[in-house]
Amino acid sequence: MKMTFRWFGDADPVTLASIRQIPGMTGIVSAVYDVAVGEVWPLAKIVELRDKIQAHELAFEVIESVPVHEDIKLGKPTRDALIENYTQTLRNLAATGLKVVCYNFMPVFDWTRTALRKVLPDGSYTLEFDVETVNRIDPGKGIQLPGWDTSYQPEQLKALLEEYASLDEEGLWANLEYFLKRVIPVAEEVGIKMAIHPDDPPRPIFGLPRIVKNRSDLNRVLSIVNTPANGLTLCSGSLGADTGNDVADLVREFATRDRIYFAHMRNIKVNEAGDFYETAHRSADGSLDMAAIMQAYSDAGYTGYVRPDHGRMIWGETGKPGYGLYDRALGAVYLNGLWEGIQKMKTRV
Ligand code: DNO
Ligand code: MN
Repeated sequence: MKMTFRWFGDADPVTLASIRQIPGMTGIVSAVYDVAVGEVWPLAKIVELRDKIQAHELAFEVIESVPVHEDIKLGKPTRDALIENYTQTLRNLAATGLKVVCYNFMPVFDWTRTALRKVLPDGSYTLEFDVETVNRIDPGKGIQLPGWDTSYQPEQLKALLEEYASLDEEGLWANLEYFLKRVIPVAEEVGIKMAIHPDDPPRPIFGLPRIVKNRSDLNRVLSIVNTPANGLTLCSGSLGADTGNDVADLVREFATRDRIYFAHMRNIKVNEAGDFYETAHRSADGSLDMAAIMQAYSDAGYTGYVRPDHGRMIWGETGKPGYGLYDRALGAVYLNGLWEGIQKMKTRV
């Protein structure tokens, strides 16, 4: 297992120098942030990013994410040119030494939360999702959610949602299939592993279809193009937000089949209704048995990348919600501790 940390580039208040000081840290997960969605990531920009990261003795082998343009998810005629650009980006990434590309296929909204600063009893801040609050929102009347992408003007968002109105789950599956059948062969050719991130949370929101929510969805994604280049980012906190998903069991299945390339480790406190908030990484702090999940990775002989997913905001830190230095660093060290314990127990008979 290779421990990595997400870094948002020069604008990130967390520095590469700080990340390097986290015990057991081996690499950075990042992206080119100043190219519009749908455009090719120029080789020179990827090389510059890689060199900056490697100057801190950290590896740069995982991208999160190369975003998929809405026209591709919608299946519009413009998708062919956009997919062509996507594959050119993959070629440029491979030429720069990248190995894994995380992406998602969620219409309009990536991760969604109803609060970004829920106060926990210990005084830390965390992200929260409340089902009823989301259900009460009529997206046609405008969406007021904290952290929601302000890059859409209200009219733009309305128009986009109207385009999605006629697209159901099967329609979205067909568009994912179209995308994968063209992108995966190129990934295979250049040696990139594509790793789809599950829907966060794993439920339809605002009437939009969501298709990467559970075991059968994950199986279906993999079977569309059944080849190693078509794989998964297994996000414990996303899948775990549906109590019907047994995350350790999903890891056991898909890591044994060698189709997980990137492990996101996040703990959450969740109820049957699907309301949740994010907690510290320890098993005792949330609903997920993080030790059982790490055990499942170990049993499957997992050698891929892992990163602590969101952390709380602690010790007065401010910045991008979920992406401070301190709690994610504690998470990384905790996960490395679990891993070391599991490996040492293995050799003890
Ligand atoms: C949120 C992340 C997501 C994730 C993308 C992957 O913090 O889990 O933004 O990076 O969905 O494509
Ligand atoms: Mn994740």
